[in-house]
Amino acid sequence: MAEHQLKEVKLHGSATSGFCMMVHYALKLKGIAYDYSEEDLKNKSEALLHLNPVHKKVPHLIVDGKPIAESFVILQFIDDAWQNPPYLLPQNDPFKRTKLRFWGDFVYQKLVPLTYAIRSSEGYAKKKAAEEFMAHLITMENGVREELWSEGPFVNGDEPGLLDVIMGSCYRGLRYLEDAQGVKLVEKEKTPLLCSSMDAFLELDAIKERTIYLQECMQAFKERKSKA
Ligand SMILES: N[C@@H](CCC(=O)N[C@@H](CS)C(=O)NCC(=O)O)C(=O)O
Repeated sequence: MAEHQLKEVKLHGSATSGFCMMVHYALKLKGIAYDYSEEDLKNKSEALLHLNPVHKKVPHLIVDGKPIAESFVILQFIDDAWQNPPYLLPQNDPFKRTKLRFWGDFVYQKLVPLTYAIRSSEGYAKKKAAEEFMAHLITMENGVREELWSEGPFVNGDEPGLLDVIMGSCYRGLRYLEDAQGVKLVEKEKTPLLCSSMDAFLELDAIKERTIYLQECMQAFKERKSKA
């Protein structure tokens, strides 16, 4: 029996969270069946507080009763635990695996904090944060081109991998942030490879299907709240 059929998998998440989106999409791409629990982040479930006492955040994954926290860690766990394609990290290339982890970590260290800064600042500070975001994205584009890219359309080639999942999951959120905050964050001319990866990711059937599912979860959650 395939390994993924043996495991009981449960995800606590929030349908509006890009971090949770990454985990949903990785599970879907790997063909892993799981139960999902939508969390009210203003009134977190006892299960989440008990199982994730350190961060108390979503996404939170529970596999055969064992809790795993933090999206970047969860993505790598999924790839380790279900050794079937698509591989988020190439199986036999330690150099490439490390480079993918490096640029994945770069997203968390450099890009994510700037999205918070853009949301919480005004005027010149907002403009500076947006410019810094784009400059980091260009740095990442150049790194990916030199160290990882071959034929595309994904960073790993013709199958989506770790960076595609991370960036692809954030793409809609970034476009939304641009509209809502009146800033420019992503330009195809400046970062064509990353845009190729993000566009191709959102075109995958598995991802389109999951997006519809997430929208339904969000709707059901809102209806439950309005009746409560
Ligand atoms: N570093 C964490 C960040 C997760 C995170 O910030 N989750 C937010 C939702 S997007 C959350 O749970 N917020 C509730 C809180 O901070 O109490 C990860 O990558 O999983």
